[in-house]
Parts: sequence; C-alpha cells; structure tokens
Amino acid sequence: MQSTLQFGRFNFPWRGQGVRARVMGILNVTPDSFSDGGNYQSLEFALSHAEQMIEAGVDIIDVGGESTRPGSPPVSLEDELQRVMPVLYALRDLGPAISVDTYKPQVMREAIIAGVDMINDINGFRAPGALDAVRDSDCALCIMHMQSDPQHMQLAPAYTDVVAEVIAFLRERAEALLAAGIDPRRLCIDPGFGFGKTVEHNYALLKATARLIDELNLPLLAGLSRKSMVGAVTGRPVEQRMAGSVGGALAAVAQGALIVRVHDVAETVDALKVWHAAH
Ligand code: 9MG
Repeated sequence: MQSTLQFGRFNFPWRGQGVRARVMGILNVTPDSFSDGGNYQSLEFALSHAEQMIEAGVDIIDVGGESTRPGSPPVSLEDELQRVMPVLYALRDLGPAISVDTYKPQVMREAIIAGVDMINDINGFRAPGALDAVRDSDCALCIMHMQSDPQHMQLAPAYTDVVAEVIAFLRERAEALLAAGIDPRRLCIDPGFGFGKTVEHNYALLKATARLIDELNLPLLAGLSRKSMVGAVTGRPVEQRMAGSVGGALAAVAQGALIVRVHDVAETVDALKVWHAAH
C-alpha cells in the first residue's frame, strides 16, 4: 500500500514504494535566533541562507519568526508578519517546498495566500481560529506535541507514560482536524522533541518513532537538530552538535520518519543518501 503526504504543490510518498526521507532546513528570522545569532533577520541574509540550503539539496525550508527555544517570550502578530512574509514571498518560487512555523491563525492565513506548502504548528492547531484558517487550502499540516508553552515548558515536564500521552494528544488533534473537514492526506505528526520534555522523555519518544507512525497511521516529522537531547549524550555545546544531530536524524528515519528538521542541511542530505543507498 502506498500513502502520500499532500504538501501543497508537492506530494511526498511516506509508505510503500519510492519513499525517500525529506530534509527540512531551518530558517529562523528572529533577532535572538537559537543557533545563528540572529544573523538572518534581514531579507538579504535570509535569502543567502536559503540559497546555501538549496545548494546543499534541501527539500523543504521552514521559516519561523518567533523563537521557540525554552524561555522565549511570544512576539506580536505584527512583528511576526513583518519578519516572515517578505521571506515567504521571496522563497516561494526558488524550488524547494516552503513551510511556515507559526501557531497564529492570522499568520497561517497570510502564509497560505503567499503560497506556502506546509503550516508547521508547534501548538497543534489549538489556537481559536486555527482550523478555520487552514481548512480551505492544500498545504500540509504538521501537528506537534508540546506540554505547556515555550516560556514554561522546561520548568517541570511530567508524564505518567510519555509515549502513550503524546500519542493520545496527537490522536485527539488529528481527529479535531478531520472533524473540521480537513483531508487526512494533509496531516503529519511530530512528537515535539524538547517541548516540555526531559532528556529521558525525548529518547523514549525517539525510540517509539515507529510506534507513533503505526498507531496514528500518519507520516512523522522529527526535529532534534542541535537540541539539548543531543548535548546530553554527546556532552557537546550547541555549536558542536552537528554529528550528534545527524545521528539522531538517521535514528528517526530508520524507524520510518518522513521529514527531518535540521540546521545542518548538507551533512544530513549526505548521510541520508548513504542511508538510502544501503536500504
Ligand atoms: C519550530 N520548531 C522547533 N523545533 C521543532 C520541532 O521539533 N518540530 C517542529 N515541527 N517544529 C519545530
């Protein structure tokens, strides 16, 4: 049986013949950006970073205007629109699929008008108006799990059974999207590494990648690039976590993940080429 994720202008097979894992490159357009020191806040820098990723073979570029690192405060709607919209319009016809990382329904609406191929919502489309904003489009919808919110999520993450609870949350959100009339072929799930989780929670979820895909019957996006779960096992600071992040991406793809969200595009593309050549 073949299954395909409908991704705006693209279709990505995720089960059956012809499946190839896709690399999503991170393009933060925030002044306090996690690992780029805010260098990409201007359109010029954003475009030059995007061109490097394209050269390196990126499949999808994920544009975000609000930092989601632990402790980050929210940004206003106006600031977020001002940061991301010029970049989305500039990237739309460069080749790769375009994703926008937002939980704000008004940003979703504007991004859909600009022609994005995916809405990547760390809040799982829970904001009032989010379902209405995305219903009448053909972009893919990434439903991510997060406990609490970016400002408070790492204060005291707690679960009785992290894998079962993340599956239950993702199932409830997928059902809410389906009940709103959204085509199941547009849905993608994400366990949300680092979003209200300890290192142990993160690795329990990474080990359960195949189970999440099987139980929810949906394609999965894994984002662990340079995160503290990589630092915890390598002992490396954030700027030295490339190899560990590639290892984590391969661990997810080996269990069936379709998309890996990464900072280090060239290295991940090469690693996946070798991995696929061996499978
Ligand atoms: C925006 N963002 C930061 N980390 C992420 C992750 O792990 N998954 C997704 N979907 N988005 C993320």
